[in-house]
Amino acid sequence: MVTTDASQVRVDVHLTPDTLAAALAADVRAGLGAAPKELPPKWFYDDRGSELFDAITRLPEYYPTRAERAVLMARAGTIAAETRADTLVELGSGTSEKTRLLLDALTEAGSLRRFSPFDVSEATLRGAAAAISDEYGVTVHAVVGDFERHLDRLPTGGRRLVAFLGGTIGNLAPPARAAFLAELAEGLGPDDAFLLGTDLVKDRDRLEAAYDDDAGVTAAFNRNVLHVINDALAADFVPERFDHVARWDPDAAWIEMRLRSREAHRVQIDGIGMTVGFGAGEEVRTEISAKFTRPRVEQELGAVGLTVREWWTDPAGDFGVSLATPS
Ligand code: SAH
Ligand code: AVI
Repeated sequence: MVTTDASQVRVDVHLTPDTLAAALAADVRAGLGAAPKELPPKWFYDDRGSELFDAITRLPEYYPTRAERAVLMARAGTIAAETRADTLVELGSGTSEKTRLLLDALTEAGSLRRFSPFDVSEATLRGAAAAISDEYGVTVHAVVGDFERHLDRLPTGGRRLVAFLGGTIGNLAPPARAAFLAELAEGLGPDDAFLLGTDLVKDRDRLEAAYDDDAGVTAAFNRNVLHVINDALAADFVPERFDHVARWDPDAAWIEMRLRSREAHRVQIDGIGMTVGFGAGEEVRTEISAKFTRPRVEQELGAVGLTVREWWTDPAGDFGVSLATPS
């Protein structure tokens, strides 16, 4: 489905409310029917979840957004000069707040013609697309889709810079990440480039604090997946019956977020005719957030034929941004 408005905004919708509900139903049936239980993190981001994520980015404990912004502030001019991109594609774009640094630099370099934000969250995407169209007067071709399913729907042509910021790649489990990168690389032409933000391995205390803030915003974000299931699938989760858990796993090199049932109880999910039993202390894994090192990024991109041309971090070395091209 394509909608265009009077300004230069086109929105391609590959996830309608019906297809979203069907995909959520399948994930809930599989994930809550499994042992151990698991839910994919993409379901955090309804309107409330997107607002909660936005609040997370401003928390004192959550350093990744500030660290990545510092890298982009320092390097956006170089990125624009090296890529001379006419199209900026952004995967998992959210509010595209940091992306403005890239849009500014590409505008200043005189190459920018088109911006293509891509996100599963339609309302957030439409808001960002309209704001950027107004502010930059650039053609905006937004795509509502799942970057694990709809990468083939990205706009083609020109010199594209595909940005995947925020460390969202770390929310994919290793096999899904490898599949995502392979598909992405397959779709890149010789003049395209890939800009990837990756949060870096660091000490446990800082990592766990970033995912378990004192104000409880991340806890609310974590529980939001239960509100999403209640709304979309007529379930009767009481989110407050679950504790928020965030733990660093040094062997896997990722943070795991879980929801831990405070007591034994059952939940009815009428929309899919499913009853789910939870034991006291039983956990549902809701997110992994993998943390990287430079060699690991180079190895994973190299495995799909992408060469890292530039590697930058913020001054503290907390967050890495790489610029890669097809080899
Ligand atoms: N890039 C922004 C937002 C990161 S939050 C930043 O750096 O701050 C992660 C974003 O990815 C959310 O907007 C969420 O809706 C989107 N997202 C998560 N899983 C997705 C998927 N499978 N396909 C498309 N978008 C996804
Ligand atoms: C979007 N993504 C990179 C965030 C992260 O840090 O993994 C999501 C998040 N989860 C808890 N806090 C933020």
